Amino acid sequence: MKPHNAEKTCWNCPAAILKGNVDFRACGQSVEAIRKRVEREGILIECARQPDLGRFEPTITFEECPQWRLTEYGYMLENMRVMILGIDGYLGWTLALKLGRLGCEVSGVDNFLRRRCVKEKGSMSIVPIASMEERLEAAREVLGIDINFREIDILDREKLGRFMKEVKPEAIIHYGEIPSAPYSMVDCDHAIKVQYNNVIGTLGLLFLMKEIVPESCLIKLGTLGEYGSPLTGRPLFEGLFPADAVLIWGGREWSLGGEVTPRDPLSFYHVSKVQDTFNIYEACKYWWLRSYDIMQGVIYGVHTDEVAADPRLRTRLDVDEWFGTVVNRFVAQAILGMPLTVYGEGQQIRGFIALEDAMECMTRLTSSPPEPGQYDVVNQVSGLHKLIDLAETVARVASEKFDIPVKIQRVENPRVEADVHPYEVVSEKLPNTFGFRPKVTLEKEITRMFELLTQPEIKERLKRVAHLIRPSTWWSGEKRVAETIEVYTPGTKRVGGFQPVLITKREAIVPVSKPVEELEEPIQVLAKDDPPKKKTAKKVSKRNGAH
Ligand code: USQ
Repeated sequence: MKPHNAEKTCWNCPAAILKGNVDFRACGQSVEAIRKRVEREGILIECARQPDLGRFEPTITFEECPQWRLTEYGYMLENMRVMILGIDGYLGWTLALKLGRLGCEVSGVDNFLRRRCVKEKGSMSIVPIASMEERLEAAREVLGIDINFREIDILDREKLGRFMKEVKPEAIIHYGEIPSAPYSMVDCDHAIKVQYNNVIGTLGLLFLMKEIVPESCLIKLGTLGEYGSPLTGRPLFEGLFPADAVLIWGGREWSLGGEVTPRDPLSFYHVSKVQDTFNIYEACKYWWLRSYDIMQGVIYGVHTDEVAADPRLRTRLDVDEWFGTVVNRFVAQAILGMPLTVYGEGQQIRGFIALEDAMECMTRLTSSPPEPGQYDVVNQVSGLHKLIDLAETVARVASEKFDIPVKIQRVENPRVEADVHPYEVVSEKLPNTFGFRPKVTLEKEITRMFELLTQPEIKERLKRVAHLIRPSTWWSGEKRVAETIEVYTPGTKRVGGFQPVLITKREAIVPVSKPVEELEEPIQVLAKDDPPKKKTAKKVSKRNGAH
C-alpha cells in the first residue's frame, strides 16, 4: 500500500510558489471559478527548492519528487523548515525532538510564559525540566539535533516577523497558547490574559504568515472541547459548517440552521480556541493560507523515545489544579496516596490521546500539507473514556503492577459542565487520510507514568505540590476548596451514564449513544483496523474547505 501522502502534488507543497495566470491571494472565494480558469489557462508554479525547473504545472507527486523522502510516517520534505511556537511546552518540546530526529530543520519560539504561569500559582512541573540552554545542548549532544531557538513573545509581531523572515518556515506548528481551562476561570484578569494571549497572538501570526510565508502550512492546536458535549446526541462532526448546513449521516439528519457552527466551549480558555478557529478559517478564505486546525482530546503521558533518551530532554508534567490534566493528575494522586478526585458524577466523557500518539499525528499532518486556501479540521483523539472509568483504570494499574492501594473520591464539581451526556465523536481523517493507527493503550502509558513518577526525585517534587491538587477554582467565581461527596473502593460502583462512541469510518452506520441502562449489549466502537481509504486532497478540500 502506498504511503498516505504519496499522491499529493505540488499543490500541497510549501516549496511551490504560485506564479502564472492566477494570483491566489486576490481571486475571491469561488473555487469553481478558479478551477475553470485553471482548466482553461493552466496554472504555473516555481519550485523554491529547484528554481532550475523554471515555471511548470503543479502536477509532480510527492512520490515522484526528489525533494520528498520516504519515512515511516509517509513522505517528508527533505530538511523541512518547521517552526514551533511554544517550543518550551509539554507538547512543543516533545515534537521538536521528534521532528528534528526525522531530519526537519527545527526552529522554535517561546517566552517561557507557561513556566511563569505555573510559578505564579505556586506550582512547578513535577518532572524536572532543564533550562532552554541545557535542553538545546542536550538535543545536540544526545540526538544530533540543532534547534534554532529564539526567546520571543508571539505578541511581539515585529520580532516574530523578523525571525520568520530569517527562517522562512515551510510549516508552522502553533502551540504558543495558555492551555488551561481552570486558569482562565480564576478571575477577570486571568480570563483576559488567556484570551488576549491566545486570540491576539494567533491573529497577529496569521497576518505575518500572509506577508512572509503564505505557502507555509499552519498546524494549530485547537481542542475537542470547542464542540462541548451536545445533550441532543449530535455527533462531534470533524469540521466547521456554515449556518444552513444539513448533515446526513448514517440515515439520520441534522439541521444546523440557527447555529452558526456546532461549537459550545467549556471555559473562557475553550472560547479562545473557538475564536482562533474562526480567525484561521477567515484567513484561509481571504488570503489563501492553509491550515489544519486540530481538535485535540486531553493528552496524557510522559513518553516518546526522544524525551526518554536523556533526563535533560524530558518534557514537563503538571498535576496541579490549573495545569494538570485529568489522567496525569490521577496517577500523581495514586502515588501520593490521595483518593482520585473525580469531579461530580464522573459520568463526563472526554476524548483522550497519549503523548506519543499525538506526536505521531502531528508528524503525519506536517508531512501532508493542505492545498492553498484549504482550512481543514482534524479531530485528534484515540479513545473516549468516562472519567469514572479512567479512575478505575489508574487504580487497577496502581494495585496490579505497583502494589499501590488506591481509593476513588467523588468531589463537588467546580466546573459548569454536563456530567451525564451522550458522546459520539467522529475522528475519521487521521486513520483514513493520514494513515494513523494509535499505538499506545491507556494502560501502557499509565504504566510508564507510574514508572517515571515513582522515582524518588520526582516523588519528592510531587509531595511539594500535593496541596495544589484539590480544586478550588470554581466557574461560579467562588473561592473555596471543593468538598468530598463520597470515597469508595475501586470496582465496587456500578457505572451508569452513556456509552461513548468513537466513529473512525465514514461509511459506517452510526450507532447512537444510549444510556448504559438501556443497552442490551455494549455498543461496539467501530473498527480501527480496516485498511485506510485513500482520499484525494481535492475531495478533502471540497468537504471541509473554506470555499
Ligand atoms: N476532571 C476530574 N478530576 C480532576 C480533573 C479533571 O474529574 O481531577 C474532569 C473535568 O471536570 C473534565 C475532565 O476531567 O470533565 C477533563 O478535565 P482536564 O482538566 O483534564 O481537561 P480540560 O480542562 O478539558 O483541558 C485539557 C487541557 C486543554 C485541552 C483540553 C482538551 O488542559 O489544553 O484543550 O484538555 S478537551 O478537554 O478535549 O477540550
